[in-house]
Amino acid sequence: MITVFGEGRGFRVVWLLEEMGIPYRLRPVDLLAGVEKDAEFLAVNPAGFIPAIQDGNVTMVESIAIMEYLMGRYGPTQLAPDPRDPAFPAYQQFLHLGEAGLAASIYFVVGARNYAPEAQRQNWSAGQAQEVFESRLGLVTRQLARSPYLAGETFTAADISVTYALELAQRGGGVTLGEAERAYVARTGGREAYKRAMETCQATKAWAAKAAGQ
Ligand SMILES: N[C@@H](CCC(=O)N[C@@H](CS)C(=O)NCC(=O)O)C(=O)O
Repeated sequence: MITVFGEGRGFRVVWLLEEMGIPYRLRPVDLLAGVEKDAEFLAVNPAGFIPAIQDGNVTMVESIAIMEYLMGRYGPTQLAPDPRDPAFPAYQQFLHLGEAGLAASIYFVVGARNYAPEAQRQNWSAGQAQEVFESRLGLVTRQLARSPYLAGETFTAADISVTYALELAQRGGGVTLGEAERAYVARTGGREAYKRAMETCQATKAWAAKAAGQ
């Protein structure tokens, strides 16, 4: 049985597992309570960030790498187009842009806006991270003008990667998405596997509900 440690970007992994119909269990990790108190998790990832997975004797971190591992090991799956498929380059690009360009930058904006001391909420680095997020978001907007999903006509893991980043930006980063992105998130978030993942990820569900009520 695969164990997923932590929500946050672990939501991507849980969603992918639900899409693929692979059994797993979620082991919550409460970063706000202080990861240093969670010795069992630190034994899995001494660096103390989430998500991590354990699959037999395999231990991994990095949500995009974990998704690629799961699709490679338990595929083939339509979530990952074949490298010879015309959809592959866009798939590969947006799979990584969802983390490296979008989530990694907006994550620090979310931190500054919600957790930084009052005087540091408008700091220069948070402004730079916001600009980086917005410039990469422009590539998503352009792609959505061409096709319903980021790799074309079919939903792929690139959509899991980017949807997570857009929802993070909306819920905690103060970002107002445009009409095309909102329709896209409604489309990807309407999937049954997404809904099952949300039921598994109760902390994410509570956070989403709180953000929607604000
Ligand atoms: N690039 C990593 C980012 C992991 C990450 O920053 N996770 C956050 C929560 S979603 C975290 O654990 N932050 C606390 C820390 O980095 O110490 C991934 O995609 O898994």
